[in-house]
Amino acid sequence: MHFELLHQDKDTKARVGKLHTDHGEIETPIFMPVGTAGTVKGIHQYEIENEIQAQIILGNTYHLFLRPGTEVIEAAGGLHKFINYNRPILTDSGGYQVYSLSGSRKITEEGVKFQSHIDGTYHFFTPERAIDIQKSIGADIIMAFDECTPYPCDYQYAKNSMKMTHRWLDRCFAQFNKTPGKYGYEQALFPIVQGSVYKDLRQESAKYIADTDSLGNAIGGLSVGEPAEELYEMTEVVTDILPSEKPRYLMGVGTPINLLECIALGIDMFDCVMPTRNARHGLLFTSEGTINIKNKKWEKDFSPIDPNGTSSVDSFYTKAYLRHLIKTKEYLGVQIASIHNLAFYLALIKEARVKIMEGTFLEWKDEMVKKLGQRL
Ligand code: PRF
Repeated sequence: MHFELLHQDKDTKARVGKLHTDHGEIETPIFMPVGTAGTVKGIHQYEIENEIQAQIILGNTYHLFLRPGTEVIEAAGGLHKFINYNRPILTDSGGYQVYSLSGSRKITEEGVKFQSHIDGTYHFFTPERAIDIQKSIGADIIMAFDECTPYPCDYQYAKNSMKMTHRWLDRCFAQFNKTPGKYGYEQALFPIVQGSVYKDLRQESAKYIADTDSLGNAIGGLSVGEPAEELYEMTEVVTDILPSEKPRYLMGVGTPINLLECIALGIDMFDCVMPTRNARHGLLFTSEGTINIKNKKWEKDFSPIDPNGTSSVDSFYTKAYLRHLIKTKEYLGVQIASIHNLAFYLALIKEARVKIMEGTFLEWKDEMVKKLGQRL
């Protein structure tokens, strides 16, 4: 796996690059749809590739470990074969889901004991185990096992937690280097910067992560409830330190505006449940602002869902029909809204790549940020 830096913006820290993997190329900046349990909820693999035009999707170690379990995935020949998706996949390590989802959890130096959100059974993840499971799942990019600190978080807790995340990282790499991949293609391990909203901790963590000389680096612990200004400030502090010749992945971010602002700060990869989760609640992102399709004002609006949209559902269905489907909780409504939102995210990030190449990114971004913030 290697990253090619193709162009650096003159006005901002935005860049365009290409990440080469054994399952194909990823043009950056990129947004990765979240396919938690081996499915981007409600979307066929064919649509992920052809309608949404995703280049890489994300899976979750926590969910795939609980169900169907690594035995099934290994028997299938890895996650790509199991779900019949032959493009790049990234798995998160579980270092976030155990904190956000599990019933109860206990963090020690050794690892995290947690209770399944499904049946209440107890499990124990260590850095070594998180790597072993991710080797069985077989994603192209796998993530280090970390602690994502909550917000707010006091300085001492954030500092101790960051130091433990670094020790866990050393254990992740030791385990990663011990055994070859199971399926014949390359897997890369990305380390994760932590440090909450403290500048000195973020700098210390970014230096530690940069020194691992990994194929790519990630930033965690943000978009956990802090104000947007802090998200941007911490992102900038970290991108000033992470090497420019490696891709930078900002985990769990964010709104369309967050994406554009963080691209300007030098981020190359994003993932977030927002486009799919919001779709399930009838919130649609468009280039003119957000729409709550459940509002009465759309009841008899027979215009296309999004006249500027890039996916086929945007012109095929009307707002009034989608409103009806979402309000009556029909499966098709969620599917249409999810395809629309994901296609919007992917088209937005593609346009950002074009604008960076053209040298007009900054003006375009400022213009878009104004429009995207509107409520229709
Ligand atoms: N760590 C991991 N996954 C994550 C995060 C993190 O800090 C975040 C933070 N928003 C999202 N996903 N492992």
